[in-house]
Amino acid sequence: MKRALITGITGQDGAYLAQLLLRKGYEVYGLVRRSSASDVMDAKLRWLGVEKDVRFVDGNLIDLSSLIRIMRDVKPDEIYNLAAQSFVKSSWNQPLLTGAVTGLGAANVLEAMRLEAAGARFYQASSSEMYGMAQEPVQTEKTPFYPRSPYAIAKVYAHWMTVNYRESYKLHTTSGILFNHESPLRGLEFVTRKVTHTVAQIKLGVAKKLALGNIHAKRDWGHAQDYVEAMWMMLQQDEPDNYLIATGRTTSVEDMCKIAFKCAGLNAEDHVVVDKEFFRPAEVNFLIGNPAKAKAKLGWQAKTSLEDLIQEMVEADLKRVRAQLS
Ligand code: NDP
Ligand code: GDR
Repeated sequence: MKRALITGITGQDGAYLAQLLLRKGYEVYGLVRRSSASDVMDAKLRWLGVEKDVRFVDGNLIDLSSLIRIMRDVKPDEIYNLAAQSFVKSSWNQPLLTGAVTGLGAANVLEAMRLEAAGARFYQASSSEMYGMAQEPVQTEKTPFYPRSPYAIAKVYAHWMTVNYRESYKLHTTSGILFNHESPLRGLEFVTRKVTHTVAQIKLGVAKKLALGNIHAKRDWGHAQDYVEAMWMMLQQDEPDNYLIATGRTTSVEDMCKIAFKCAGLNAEDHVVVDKEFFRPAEVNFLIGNPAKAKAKLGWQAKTSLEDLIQEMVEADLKRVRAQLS
């Protein structure tokens, strides 16, 4: 039986990845950081019904000693480093914390692996935000990075550390450059979930308006469930590498909103307002990825359309808001 260690297991991707690996027969260990909210810590895993099957280990990405202890105790075959301060807008409010967790935190995991689990395979959750002010109209693994936020800069550091540990120590370290992926388990602060949750509130009469920032930004949105499968596929390759994971379609925030409101029989134009509070000091205006390498080498491609993804999210939020009201 293979053993996987997932950092960030309480997040959106951690939950879906844990479910996938459990289905494949893995023993799944999840690193969790101590929190006063221990009663809701595993909410996403509970939503998927897998919270009892995961073995939690106590640690923190900024505490190297905890990572060394965990590597020694767990002896993982595969390590998925998903933990991060992952909300781009917060990275301007907490730039040093973001650098410590999202950047140096990845280096800590790599060091702990090098010292205690050098035979393991490592996955780094890299991001399309690294392309930032995109230098090519369609991004590939070869497109130069131009990060536009403290978050993206930390991710560039973590990406290159992953490559460097591969080249310096011959470790099996892979970087997955994933474009935005969403689901009913997405945090409420991210734009798709903010939209689907507010659509549900408007539909059920507990909200009237949806305040957004830059509605002209364009993103290549896929389903988290499809994307965690790509992570696993990458670690099944004999050689470590860098892979870009995307759908190859880009949509503006404005058009994504229209899809969401339509799912509930509403009109976006009647409810969306623009509020400066949600603008960022520096914006990433458009992203669209070409996943040709992932298709050719991994046999991976996105299965879920944006319409189906948003429909699933709106339905889940209608259920949640109804439950809160009853
Ligand atoms: P989430 O924000 O949902 O999850 C982040 C996870 O990191 C949570 O489990 C969180 O724990 C954990 N974490 C934060 N700080 C620490 C710390 N100091 N020590 C240990 N754990 C910590 O992110 P997603 O699931 O959406 O994303 C997973 C990864 O993929 C992230 O690294 C993200 O940056 C990256 N990524 C995401 C994309 C997306 O579209 N979703 C696209 C590209 C990359 P807690 O629950 O305690 O807060
Ligand atoms: P992003 O996701 O920054 O791409 O990072 P987010 O959903 O936060 O923003 C997407 C785009 O929508 C615009 N926007 C708004 N965003 C939010 N959150 N709230 C709003 O009200 C709003 N109005 C407009 C943003 O300006 C932006 O252009 C996500 C995270 O998961 C990262 O961790 C990951 O690396 C990248 O995706 C790929």
